[in-house]
Amino acid sequence: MKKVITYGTFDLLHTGHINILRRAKQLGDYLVVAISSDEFNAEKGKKAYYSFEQRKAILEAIRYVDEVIPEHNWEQKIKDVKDHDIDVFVMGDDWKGEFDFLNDLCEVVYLPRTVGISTTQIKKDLNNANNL
Ligand code: C2G
Repeated sequence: MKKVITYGTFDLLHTGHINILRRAKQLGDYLVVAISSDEFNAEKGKKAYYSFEQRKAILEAIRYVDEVIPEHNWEQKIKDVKDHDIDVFVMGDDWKGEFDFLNDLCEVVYLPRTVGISTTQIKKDLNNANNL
């Protein structure tokens, strides 16, 4: 069984997230998604609208996702790849090059981001709509 892993906050789920999850799953048979804890999000300078538990429940409902684990820090990826017997590590290409150190352990794949959508843009649009 070919196992794939990807990481992210996955807040206010949108088609950019769905596209990368679908394409990540197409690279193997089993997809593990590590979602950032609320505490780690704070470290990333992000405040998710949905809590970790809510984001976990939403991700687990997606047909492409087989398992959701927490992402607590930047350093856990090597251990995650080993512990979960991962064959392919996938991230959007906004992270291109950042995780090449994993090449010793697994295939590292950066996929093109979906243009024109982001959680940040959704929040801005909703704020603007409220201020009309
Ligand atoms: N993404 C995408 N297209 C978009 C928006 C996001 O392909 N329009 C991808 C990102 O490239 C990333 C994944 O969706 O691979 C999750 O995006 P975020 O939730 O923004 O995750 P991020 O904050 O980049 O956290 O250790 C890695 C970090 O946890 C990644």
